[in-house]
Amino acid sequence: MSDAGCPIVIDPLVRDLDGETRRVRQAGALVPIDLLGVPAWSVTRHSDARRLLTDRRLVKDLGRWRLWRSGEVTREWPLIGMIDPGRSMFTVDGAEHRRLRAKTAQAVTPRRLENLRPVIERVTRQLLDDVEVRGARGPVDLKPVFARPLPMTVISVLMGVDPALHPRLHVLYRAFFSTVTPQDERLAVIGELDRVFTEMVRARTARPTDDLTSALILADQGGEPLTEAEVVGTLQAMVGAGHETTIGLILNAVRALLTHPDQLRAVLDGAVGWDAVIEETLRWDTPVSHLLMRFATEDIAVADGVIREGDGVVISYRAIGRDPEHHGPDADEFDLARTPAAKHLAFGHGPHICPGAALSRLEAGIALAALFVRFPRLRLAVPAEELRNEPVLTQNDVHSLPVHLHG
Ligand code: STR
Repeated sequence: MSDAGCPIVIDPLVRDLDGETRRVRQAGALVPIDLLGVPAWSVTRHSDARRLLTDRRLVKDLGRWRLWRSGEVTREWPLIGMIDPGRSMFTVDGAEHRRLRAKTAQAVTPRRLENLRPVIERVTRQLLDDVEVRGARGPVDLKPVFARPLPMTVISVLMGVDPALHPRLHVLYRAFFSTVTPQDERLAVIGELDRVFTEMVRARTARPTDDLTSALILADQGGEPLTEAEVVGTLQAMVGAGHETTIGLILNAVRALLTHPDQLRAVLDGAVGWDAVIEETLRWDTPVSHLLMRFATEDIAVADGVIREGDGVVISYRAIGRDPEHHGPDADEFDLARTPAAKHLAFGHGPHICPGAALSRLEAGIALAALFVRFPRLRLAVPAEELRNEPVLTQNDVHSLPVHLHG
């Protein structure tokens, strides 16, 4: 694939994600793509992604992007919020990255998360009570009443976000992620999120509690405590990443099971564990379609192409999850019997590997088991072909998931 190759236009409306995933993968290992008029490289192979994710010549620093330096990309670009949020572990590398990440990563180790398990179980139970009431007489959409509130509630307990803010945060994040939000509106949303979280950090600075936000404020970080802007950026990254992706994981797993009834039966019979459901969903229908963006500090050869110094690079996780070179010729099939050795990359790899991976697995495991224990006869209320994605270019986010609870 050469620089002259005609770029694949990534559909901002996400009308045919399966088709697009296939087209991007079939175009090669290093594919020129068009992101709302802006060119970038898409990495589509598991092996290349794994290598590049530990390559120090690829960095998060927006200042290394040729198109940003030249002014061709500005804050008018609808995807700017994905690559230029506040300063946090998400936007820096090297020693600064370790400094910004350490405290958060320690707080979400599997052992520390055991404290959150009873909270997640209780919230799940309460939400399912509500689902039951709403679904008593007809179909109920699992997204607004179950999959959306659960992750926001859990990340809020961890970070100390006031539940009274949830309804507004859902509105703001929906507008933030949607590719079709008018840009002036999106910039206003980003401004409001900044204000909300800055206010919260100031309140915690005045009166720390036992939440992770307070711990970030108080952390010494080897004599270099985080600045207010860094705490705000970290809090935003945790809330932004911690809810949107987990909604996708839960819904995509439910959708996969309801469209593969034989495999669902094997799970309900106890022949297959929920961990297999989660890992196979992460591979086959990962919540993250494209992760924006890294920038090359020098020329980097990949497969049969070259990423030039200053180019932008996207890791296309959905294509990577279906890479037959790594997962075999049946990579396009959802198969819970797949050997766990066929490790997916859905949480990334290397220094930026998702710090919330254990939390999302814990949440999805509790949510899915509780949902199907309560409603073992759950079924889709619309034909699977009618399910649509949200117009969110970077995420694999189903618009709604209407189900019948009792068969
Ligand atoms: C959302 C907006 C914000 O305030 C901060 C961040 C930083 C972390 C980002 C998040 C963003 C969007 C979703 C991301 C997340 C890190 C992992 C997550 C990209 C831009 C994924 O979808 C993989």
